[in-house]
Amino acid sequence: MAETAFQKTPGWLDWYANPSKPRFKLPPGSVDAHCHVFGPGAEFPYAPERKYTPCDASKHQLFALRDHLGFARNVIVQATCHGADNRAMIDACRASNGKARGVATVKRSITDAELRALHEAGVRGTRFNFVKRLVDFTPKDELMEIAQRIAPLGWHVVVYFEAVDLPELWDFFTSLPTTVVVDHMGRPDVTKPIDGPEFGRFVRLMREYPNVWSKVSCPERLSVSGPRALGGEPRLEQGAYRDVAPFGRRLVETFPDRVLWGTDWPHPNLKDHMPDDGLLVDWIPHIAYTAELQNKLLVTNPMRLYWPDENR
Ligand code: 0GY
Repeated sequence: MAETAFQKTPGWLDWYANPSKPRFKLPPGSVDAHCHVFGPGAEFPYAPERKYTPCDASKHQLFALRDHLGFARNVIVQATCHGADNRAMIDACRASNGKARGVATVKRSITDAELRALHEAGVRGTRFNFVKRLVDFTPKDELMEIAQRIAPLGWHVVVYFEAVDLPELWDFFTSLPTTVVVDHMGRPDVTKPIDGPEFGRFVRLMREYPNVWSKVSCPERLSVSGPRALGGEPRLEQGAYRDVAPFGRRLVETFPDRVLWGTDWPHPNLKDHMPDDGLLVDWIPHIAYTAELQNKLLVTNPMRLYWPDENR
């Protein structure tokens, strides 16, 4: 019998119930290109192999946030707490009236008919996760086989990893036959110099491989200085997430046609604070500081990848 009630992982922080209205006005047609739905667990049970149990975060709550912040569309990324059971994400895509696309987790056992059904529902990518606290190891030959099967559908591969693991993953990433989208700038350690070897390696990956894109997302996850940099209100003029901004800015300036942005709502596995999603939107002009860069980041680039049929 399916579980109907789930206990959140101890210390789990719920998403911010009343986000502020952003001061930054998003360009019309903006896409939140990285967010999740969690369950609800009673309807879409969490996967037995999961490493955490979140609070529920439904499609209705996601769509309400989208409208409140001023986004037009979402890209819903399969979270590890649902394993390769994509039903909650697919249900949200189907309910969105074409305003959401999805990134799925698939196994090598998936059939061609199942892949086509995912495509039909709005999936345009598959996610390979290498973050050890989130998933068990999957052999690279299995992942490569999946990449080769999704390539003809025009899908891309989303990869999530820690910066220290990039040297070991480099050969695999650079031999993938699709566009490769890196989550959260490859998770740099922002206490290290932006021009140092670690972030330099990531910039080199993007420079040498024009099929590699990056999400310039998750300042709240990467920041050491945090949202209340000067001890007052968590507002940007006081330097919220100021330590992450140079890293995002560097990628937006250098690769303006290959960057995406997303809220990461409902922000899994944050231990110290839960961000105000309105504040996260207000962070965008600190990394994309012209209307042209903002339009590419929020509209043109995600539309190219997820709604290529709609010319902009
Ligand atoms: C994120 C980040 C995290 C979790 C997941 O699928 C997931 O469980 O992606 C994380 O814990 O860093 O992008 O949502």
